[in-house]
Amino acid sequence: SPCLRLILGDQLSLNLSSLRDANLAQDIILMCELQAETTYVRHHKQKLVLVLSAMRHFASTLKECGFKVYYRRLDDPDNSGSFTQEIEQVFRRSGCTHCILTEPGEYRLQQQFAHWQDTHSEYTLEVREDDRFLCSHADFRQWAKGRKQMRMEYFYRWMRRKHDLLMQGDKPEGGRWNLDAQNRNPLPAERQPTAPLTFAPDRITRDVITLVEARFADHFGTLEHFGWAVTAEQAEQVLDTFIRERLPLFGDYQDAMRQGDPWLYHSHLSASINLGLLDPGLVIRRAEQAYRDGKAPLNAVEGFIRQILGWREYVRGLYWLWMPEYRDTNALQAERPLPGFFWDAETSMNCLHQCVSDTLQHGYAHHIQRLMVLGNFALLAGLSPAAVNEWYLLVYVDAYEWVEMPNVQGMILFADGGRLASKPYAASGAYINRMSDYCEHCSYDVGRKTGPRACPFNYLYWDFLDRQHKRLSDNPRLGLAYQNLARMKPAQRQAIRESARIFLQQLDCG
Ligand code: FAD
Ligand code: DLZ
Ligand code: SF4
Repeated sequence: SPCLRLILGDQLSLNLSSLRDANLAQDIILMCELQAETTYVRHHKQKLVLVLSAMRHFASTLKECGFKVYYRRLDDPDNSGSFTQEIEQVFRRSGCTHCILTEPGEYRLQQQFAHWQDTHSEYTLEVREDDRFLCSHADFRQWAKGRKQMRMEYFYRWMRRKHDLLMQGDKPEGGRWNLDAQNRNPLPAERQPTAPLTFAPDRITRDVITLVEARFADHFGTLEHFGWAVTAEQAEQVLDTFIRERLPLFGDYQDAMRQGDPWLYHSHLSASINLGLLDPGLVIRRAEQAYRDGKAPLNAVEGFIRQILGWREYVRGLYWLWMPEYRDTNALQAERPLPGFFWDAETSMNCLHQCVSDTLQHGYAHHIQRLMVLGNFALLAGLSPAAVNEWYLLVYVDAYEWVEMPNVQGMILFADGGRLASKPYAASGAYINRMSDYCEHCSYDVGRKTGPRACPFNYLYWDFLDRQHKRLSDNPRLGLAYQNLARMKPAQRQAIRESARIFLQQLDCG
């Protein structure tokens, strides 16, 4: 008998597990644009356009393949507003009672579907594993089992072996697993990365832009620069261009930042991969091939593969292992609300101004901007994890909770008390100055430690360590920092505390 196959907005892959044994002649595919999904956070306008346009393009691809597709538009007058009510409507009309779904990426939706099944025994919901990921839930649990500490590095080595990526027999290619030490160069002025490949909005995207402008005018961000890939074909072109033009230098400048250019040598593929337009396994095989063909060096290819085979799979594994308690962790008892400049970029701290501006204009900032500028500030200023999670989930076009939350709770805020990261990623202005040109254009002086002209990152860094002494001083990786703090003269420590107090007080007053 016919069955219904529901495809969520980030499941835009023809090889999706829920489509695998579809019967073209009788099965119904359901896709729905929903008020609930477009507003559970106030997503960046570019994220809304991207998801809705990619959904519409994917629906037309499915139709071309011969599927019967029932597509709900946001402005259909009788759009019921929820997945489960839409399923029930199709059931009532078609007589089918069985729905197949690839597991949702977010806990909130998994709960919603589980609750519906519990209360609707007349229907069956078959939830299949999302095998677009390279590590299944069972494999991740097996890896995690019995480990006191679940560090990414060991997971990554295990995945390299398991998937035989960049291996020479049972040894890592080149003799070392991780070439991170070769990924930390600042960007010399003469290096000019080419502009990223973008796509002028087609008819479908233009329609969605009109819809988003009208319905979500008060959401974060601007639409002017919209150029994201909205189909698998376009995403593959972005991948080709990345492998050719950016991958060779990806490793060298992975951590570098430059004013006015968030793209640098990054791939800009996260949004496409997360939506399902690009298969992560294929992406890393292509990178490995570039290395084997002598077209990109090992530090670039290893660094890139580590992000996808390592970090991306690792955070997803931890999310499902630790939800729902994970979202409520707040080990450093951070309570400060988000300062206004996170929304409008109005701050005289140039690094933050630039990173928020990039985010407003593109729904994108690269990893080090997210981690070492915005994230570092959130950590040092003691911003509330709930507020910071909400912000990261709504401002980036690639943001879904399964990947956003471990990066926020674990990587930037240390809210999980070190279950993910071995130490907080805290840094003073010197780090930002070394890795970027932001400080050259800043009204603060990165060389000064305290006082009104001093770079706030400098005193916030020491004040943070000082404030968190009880919780962090026995962390071996912070040993040196705490020794330095202990050696400071009392007057200097007092000056740091005073500068931090004034700064944070002004922050709270807006
Ligand atoms: P590249 O630098 O080219 O990296 C290649 C790929 O590796 C990315 O496309 C991505 O798929 C993967 N990757 C790299 N770092 C990570 C990581 N830490 N965790 C998971 N995957 C990673 N990434 C998201 O996809 N969605 C998010 O919501 C998200 N939120 C983040 C929040 C914070 C606080 C931080 C510090 C990082 C976050 N990241 C997130 C990870 C990372 O910053 C982005 O994946 C990356 O910047 C996307 O740009 P890119 O495709 O050019 O990446
Ligand atoms: C992110 C998003 C948005 C903005 N809109 C929709 C939508 O209208 N319909 C839909 O099916 N999915 C949407 N999504 C993606 C879902 O929120 C996504 O499936 C979950 O976040 C799980 O990862
Ligand atoms: Fe940022 Fe400090 Fe540099 Fe200004 S001086 S750009 S606040 S790190």
